[in-house]
Amino acid sequence: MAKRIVIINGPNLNLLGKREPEIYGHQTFDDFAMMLKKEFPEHTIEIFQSNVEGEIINLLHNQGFKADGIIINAGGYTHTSVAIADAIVAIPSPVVEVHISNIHSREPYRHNSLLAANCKGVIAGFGLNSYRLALIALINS
Ligand code: CA2
Repeated sequence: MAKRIVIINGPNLNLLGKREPEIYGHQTFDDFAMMLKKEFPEHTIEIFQSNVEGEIINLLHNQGFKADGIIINAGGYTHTSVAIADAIVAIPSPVVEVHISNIHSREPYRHNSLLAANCKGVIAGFGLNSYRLALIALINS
């Protein structure tokens, strides 16, 4: 069955491929997204990015009642945002949390996610491939 999957990227992820390539790689998200859409042509993949916490919550509210699945990389808000965690609980669409880096092998303040317990699953540490793995998981569930 064809699915509609929404990707939500949080703060600073608009800089992917432009800064800190040793942690986050060289590819821009736009280039990666183009590849992903070509790889999964039968599914609709919609992509949003915001640096603003309230806008991420609005996206979850707006998409979370109609998308077949949501992939979220909330960036730094992963570790701080009770409000995004609450928004994930409030919507019926399954949400998968992703991280490019392995947050558990980084600074201690990145080890805890306030969102993870409210998500269907978490994928971290596989570079941009984390998003592909999350997409496959949502397509097959
Ligand atoms: O590994 C991930 O995907 C993170 O969600 C990325 C966040 C970080 O705060 C999380 O702990 C783990 C940071 C995103 C910053 O993205 C940049 C990308 C390129 C250049 C600079 C920042």
